[in-house]
Amino acid sequence: MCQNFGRWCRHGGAYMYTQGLLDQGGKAAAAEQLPEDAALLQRFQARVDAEEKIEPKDWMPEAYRQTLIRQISQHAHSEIVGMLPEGNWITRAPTLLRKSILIAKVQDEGGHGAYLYSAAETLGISRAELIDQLLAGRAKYSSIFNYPTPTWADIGAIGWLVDGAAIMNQIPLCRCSYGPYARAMIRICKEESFHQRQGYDIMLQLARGTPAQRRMAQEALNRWWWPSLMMFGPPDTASQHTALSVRWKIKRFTNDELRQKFVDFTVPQAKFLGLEVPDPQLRWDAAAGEHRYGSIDWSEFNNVLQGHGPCNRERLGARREAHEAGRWVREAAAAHAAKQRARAAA
Ligand code: FAQ
Repeated sequence: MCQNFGRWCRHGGAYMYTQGLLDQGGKAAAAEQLPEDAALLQRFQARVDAEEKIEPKDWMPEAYRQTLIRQISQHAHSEIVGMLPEGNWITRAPTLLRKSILIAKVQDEGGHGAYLYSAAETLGISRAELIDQLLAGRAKYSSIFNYPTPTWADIGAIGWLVDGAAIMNQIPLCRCSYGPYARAMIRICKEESFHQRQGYDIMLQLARGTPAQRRMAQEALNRWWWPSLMMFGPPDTASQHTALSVRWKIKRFTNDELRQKFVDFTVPQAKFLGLEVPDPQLRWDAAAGEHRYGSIDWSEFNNVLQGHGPCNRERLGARREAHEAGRWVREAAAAHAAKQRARAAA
């Protein structure tokens, strides 16, 4: 790792990424206190406050760089792993039209992963290293993709709720202070918006269909509602990264703020479908102008993050298998590039 961040090693030699990097008393705080960096830090924060974009060659605090590598790579991994639950239905989509739409959507998610790995690479880490971290189980990806898709309605629920939650979280990322991430998010959000609509369209068709189809849609909503709320991350009181990420304008809203916006947007959509949100405590608070919702089971969230969700093993297993199966393609591409270079040099 240090070879990627060599110029930072002089500040103590150990700018390895750890989950504790941004703890209040951790290295970020230590780095900020270095007298030689104080002026740079001040200038950096002033640029962020003035809404200037930070670009790859600009000076940035090491903790900012590491936060971005962490978030962007987790996001990229989520897109790639996120292809699996829906990919599972490509061969079984009910019509040719639905099949072609689903193929396009899953392909888009792969494209999002590719842009995001490229954005992370601008921060001085290689895509191969990031993928190794994922396959070795050292990197996180979104909790939501560790749930199964037993029926076609789950594909509708993913598009409606998971892409809906993704849009809520990602539109503000188009204004992220780091230029390459912000620019990647603009295209991604446009595509996510199509994804959300196709999911809602599936739900609408099922909700207006036979009693069995309506039941299938309701059961999918029951399965995906709470995990979708968990997608926004731990409550603000437990979110270790939010404060600094908001200060650096990587995040524009806290996890709870975005979760609330999602609930307020989605509940009327469920009503339009004639489906019931599986939360007996859900109610409209007219005074506050927002919905009140029941408690989230954070033990389920933590369990999934620790690798014990319903599909964690299956998802990583599938990624490892795909990586091995694609090895010959990577090797052939590298051999071809080496041959081209040798020819050009001859
Ligand atoms: N799952 O202090 P915070 C999609 C971790 S893409 C797993 O609040 P932060 C498109 C967090 O990483 C979905 N881990 O962290 C699609 C941290 O762990 P660490 C992905 C989670 O970064 C649709 C720890 O908990 N979207 O859906 C989760 O400030 C359909 C403490 O949390 C993005 O990645 C979680 N849900 O806020 C594709 C968007 N939540 O790193 C296919 C970009 C938290 O210390 C099909 N990311 N953690 O080990 C973000 O906005 C932020 O990173 C948050 C977390 C909001 C996810």
